Amino acid sequence: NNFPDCSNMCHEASGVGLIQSVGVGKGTVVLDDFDAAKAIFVFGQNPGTNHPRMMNALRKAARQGCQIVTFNNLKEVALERFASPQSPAELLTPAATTISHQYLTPKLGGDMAAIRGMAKYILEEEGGRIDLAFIEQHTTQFDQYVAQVKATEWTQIEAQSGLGREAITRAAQIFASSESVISCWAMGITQHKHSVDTIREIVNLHLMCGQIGKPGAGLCPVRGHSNVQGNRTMGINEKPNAAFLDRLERRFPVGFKRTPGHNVYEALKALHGGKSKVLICLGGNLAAAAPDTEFTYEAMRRSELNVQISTKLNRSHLMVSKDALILPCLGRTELDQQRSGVQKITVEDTFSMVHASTGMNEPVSPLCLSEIDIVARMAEATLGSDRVDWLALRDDYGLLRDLIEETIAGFGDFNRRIEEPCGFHLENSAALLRWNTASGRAEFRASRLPDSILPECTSHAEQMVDQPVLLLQSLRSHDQYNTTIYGMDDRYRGIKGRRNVVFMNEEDARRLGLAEEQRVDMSAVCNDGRERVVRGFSVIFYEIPKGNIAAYYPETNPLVAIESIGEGSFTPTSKSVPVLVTPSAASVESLAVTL
Ligand SMILES: Nc1nc2c(c(=O)[nH]1)N[C@H]1C(S)=C(S)[C@@H](COP(=O)(O)OP(=O)(O)OC[C@H]3O[C@@H](n4cnc5c(=O)[nH]c(N)nc54)[C@H](O)[C@@H]3O)O[C@H]1N2
Ligand SMILES: Nc1nc2c(c(=O)[nH]1)N[C@H]1C(S)=C(S)[C@@H](COP(=O)(O)OP(=O)(O)OC[C@H]3O[C@@H](n4cnc5c(=O)[nH]c(N)nc54)[C@H](O)[C@@H]3O)O[C@H]1N2
Ligand SMILES: [Mo]
Repeated sequence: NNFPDCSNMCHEASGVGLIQSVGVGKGTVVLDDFDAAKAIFVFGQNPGTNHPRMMNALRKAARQGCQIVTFNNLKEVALERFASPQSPAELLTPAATTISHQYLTPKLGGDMAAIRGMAKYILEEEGGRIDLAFIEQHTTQFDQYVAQVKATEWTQIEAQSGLGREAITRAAQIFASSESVISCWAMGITQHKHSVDTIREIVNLHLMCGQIGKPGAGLCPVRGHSNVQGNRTMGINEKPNAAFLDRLERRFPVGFKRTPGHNVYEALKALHGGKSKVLICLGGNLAAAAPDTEFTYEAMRRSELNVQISTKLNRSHLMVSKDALILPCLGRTELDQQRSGVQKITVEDTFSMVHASTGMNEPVSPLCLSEIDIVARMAEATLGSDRVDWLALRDDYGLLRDLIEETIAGFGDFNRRIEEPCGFHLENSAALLRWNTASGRAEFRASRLPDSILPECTSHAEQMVDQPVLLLQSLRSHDQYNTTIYGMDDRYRGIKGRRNVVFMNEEDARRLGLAEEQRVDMSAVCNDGRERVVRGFSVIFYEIPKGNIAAYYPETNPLVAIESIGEGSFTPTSKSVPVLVTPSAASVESLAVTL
């Protein structure tokens, strides 16, 4: 179970929070629900760039009169108005669809306060909108939640969210008066210290108004990678639950480990401290994606063996320790021919739809093995084939799916069901109003707003340095897929031909004596005494709350301290990094390349 994976840096908080609140760590809606929703709330997500297909669903919903409310730290152009690439008429005329009816720009980490404000308004001013029957039948801890909401002061809500009471009230009115509501969220919500509590606060609001488990209503953490949800379903998890291991043990009576293994944070620390000696990466680019670049490099270089199974060369291949192997493998678009014929693999999407995928392209080399082949050969070489005939599974992936059917819930008749054109839907218990929680009910969570939104190691930033501290979020540009940069433009934000920019409120720039296009350095503020600096970023004036700045990931990863992680999620707090911004000491093109 030492399975650190990209979920640890991505939607971990969604999984943790949703399992606690509603007993299943996935979204409860399907695509059709976007058609039926009367209101859609989009928290901390930039779908124009990162989820373009969702933009079409939002555009269609908006045109049908669905009210869309956006909470985003930045004014993201596509969430304001959007022209569909599928609609030439829209692209040629200024007839783009207005997406957001209301657009709120909270301070970084301020969403929980804003959502608490919405709950407070509904509880105190529109009590008639509360779904008491739903609460009575399905939930627990409501009274504690009500007490906590009443005890939360508007002054704290306004200060932490950076939003006025009036704006929060308008959003609450839309939420309360809409027959069916979906809330979506992504990294702007999950990469903070208090992400688990924030997600549970979104759930609180939905439970209070009965907005779950009916058409057009529910919770939608919008997934990242195409593997991020499916790999968890298959058990790539450093803390697999007992039910999962029990099922596995019934088929393979070997006694699986019951203690948790390492997540990404723990794995990096174990490598750094010499406790873990071998690192095997099945995809990804850990060196560039993980926080605290220097620390991560050191950690990887201290391993005795670094094995990278990849489709593309990347920075992680250069973290050479005592021994290193690069094993190029087939990608999903490449033809995968095994002894029993052409193979297909399966994927699971945000809406828990599982479907088959068959590669068509000629592989770059006949020497490239498939991932399954590589893993099967590793297993054969280390464990032998007494219990499992690994190479037979490699020869026919259908046999592997038979084993999945036997061991993983929801995969009955697996091989047949993937023959259907759109695949099949994995049942979601919460959407069916079944609650696999400790209490057997959906659980309200009565947490206080955090006193500070920063983890311990950075929370006294202002006192540590005698200068103004800004809070940095790291985000994606249009022309990148995570650590793969395939172009230098960020078209919706108007950036061309470069990535070393920092988006800043004009007033902050003035306060710091900085001009637009001036080159600056950013240094992280942290109590561990380690210096973390990136240099040579150009200041761009942007519509962003005062005190907040934004710059691209992965270039800003050197600034995210390893100990700066989310409570209960261990996810790097990549959306709240306290930094000092100073005129650049560097010569023009000395920007460190971390890709
Ligand atoms: N083209 C492309 N598509 C991708 C990816 C890619 O790199 N390129 N990556 C994939 C992956 S793995 C993932 S996880 C997803 C990521 O999808 P997103 O979560 O959309 O990715 P980010 O660029 O990190 O954007 C975060 C958004 O949240 C906002 N934000 C940041 N902090 C806060 C906050 O505290 N509150 C609020 N309300 N808003 C905030 C930012 O302004 C930004 O709009 O995209 C997936 N799809
Ligand atoms: N500062 C900051 N850090 C972040 C984030 C952030 O917003 N800010 N976002 C975080 C998030 S949400 C995520 S998901 C992670 C992403 O972290 P990773 O998943 O580690 O990063 P990727 O860039 O998606 O990995 C790309 C590499 O995967 C390999 N690859 C691609 N497809 C395949 C395949 O089919 N098989 C195999 N074997 N290999 C393949 C290629 O070699 C490619 O170079 O980064 C996280 N890090
Ligand atoms: Mo992600």
